[in-house]
Amino acid sequence: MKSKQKSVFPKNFMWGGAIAANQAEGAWNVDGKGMSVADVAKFKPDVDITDYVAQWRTTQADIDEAMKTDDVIYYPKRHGIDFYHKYPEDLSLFAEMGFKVLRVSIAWTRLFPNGTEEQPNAAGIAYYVNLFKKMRVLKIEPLVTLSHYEMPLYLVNHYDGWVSREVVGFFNRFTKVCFENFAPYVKYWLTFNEIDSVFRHPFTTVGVVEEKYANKHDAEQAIYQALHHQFVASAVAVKQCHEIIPGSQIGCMVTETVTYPETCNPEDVMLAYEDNRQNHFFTDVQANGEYPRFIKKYFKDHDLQVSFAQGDEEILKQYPVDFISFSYYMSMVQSINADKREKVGGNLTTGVKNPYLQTSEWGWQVDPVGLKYALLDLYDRYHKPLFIVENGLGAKDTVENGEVHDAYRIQYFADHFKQINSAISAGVEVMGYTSWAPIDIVSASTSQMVKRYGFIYVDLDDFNQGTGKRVRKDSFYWYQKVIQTNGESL
Ligand code: BGP
Repeated sequence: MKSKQKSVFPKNFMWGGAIAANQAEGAWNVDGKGMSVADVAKFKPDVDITDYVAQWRTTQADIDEAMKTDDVIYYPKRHGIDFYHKYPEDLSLFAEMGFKVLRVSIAWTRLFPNGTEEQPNAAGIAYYVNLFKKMRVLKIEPLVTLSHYEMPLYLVNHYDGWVSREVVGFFNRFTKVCFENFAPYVKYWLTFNEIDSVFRHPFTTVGVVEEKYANKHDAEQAIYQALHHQFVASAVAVKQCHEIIPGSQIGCMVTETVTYPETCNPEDVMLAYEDNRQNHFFTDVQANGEYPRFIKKYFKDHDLQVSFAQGDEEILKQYPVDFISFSYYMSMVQSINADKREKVGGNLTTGVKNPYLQTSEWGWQVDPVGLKYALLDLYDRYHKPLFIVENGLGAKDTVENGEVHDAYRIQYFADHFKQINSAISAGVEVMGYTSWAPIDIVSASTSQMVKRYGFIYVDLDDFNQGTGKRVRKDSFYWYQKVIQTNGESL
């Protein structure tokens, strides 16, 4: 029998959960909010949208409201769990679990509906002030993402999203307003959620409408340019944050997908190494303050013109992040025989199947050891504190007599927590852990409700039908105990 590991979670370890405004708040058009890229799906005008209507839960009224430009049609897809109105109840449940921290994001469009306004919308500010105040009362530390797959749709249609340099200015006007108004309540900040996902879904990250570009090369160039602008905006946000809120800490946020070689064939090992190196590009810029040489070389080899404005290099160098945060859901496998191998994955990522791992119902390879790998690797590379700000299991839950018995979720978390403990034992500095998501919310990749991550069940279906009632799952009580004992109960 394996002996029980000694718990080494530090006393001030921040246990909690993470959600994002666009997947939780709902209330997309309330109190002056503008429309964001998260509120719509885009299609080419000649595409049949029957499947979309079925899958993305759009009503005829929504279709009638669709907005058209020359290149695309935007169909609204609005939902959430009405966290906008129900946050007092939800925060109380988080407090009952003993949360030390809650990661939330701010919807840019609540503060600046089009992104271009000179002055912020007072109702938007008031909403977040009340939210943070309530968190403080409940002794839950806010960890706030400034941009989680969200930008005003207006900026996409009038400025080409982040491709335009002007968007940096608009964003940093927004971030300045956030720091100034929320300074009394918020000490921990994150800039861009999964900044590396620009290539996986450019529309919802940098507002790039690929349909507008003549070919793949031009679209890739636009995405790199947009990404560069986000890097600069992120560095400016670091500067503002430190200046406006003394003692604050601000981090970057990336997706950690550890890649293993399929075999010890050096060719496989090299392929895996290259994938991991590519993944580090985003943290290299934000933590080390400069573009790695291999990316500059890539630009050159592929004739990609990414323009740096005067002073950009200095800004990146002067304002690196204080800590590194990341999401971790799965590991990947690389093989020179990838074409001949069975594949796993589905939404957003596919790769070679790892025969040693189980997959979630959505094809994500569950790998707790990979989390320890990620922690060691990032810490050794950057020597900065780490914060795990997303990790969790999307699964279909069933309610039986008002209860949800989610032993599979408990197992998932227990296995991952043991690996975090082991990484801390090995000398890694981990600030905290926020599960994705502590309460069922709308899935980012599939827009489903049925892909549930929470310790708290929400009675809503994929069509936004249901009572919205919150139900404590078995994992709720289990996590409560983990937090109460600071990991001793594991
Ligand atoms: C991350 C996103 C989150 C979140 C999570 C789970 O990539 O930052 O917004 O949703 O993945 O993914 P999904 O909701 O698609 O299951």
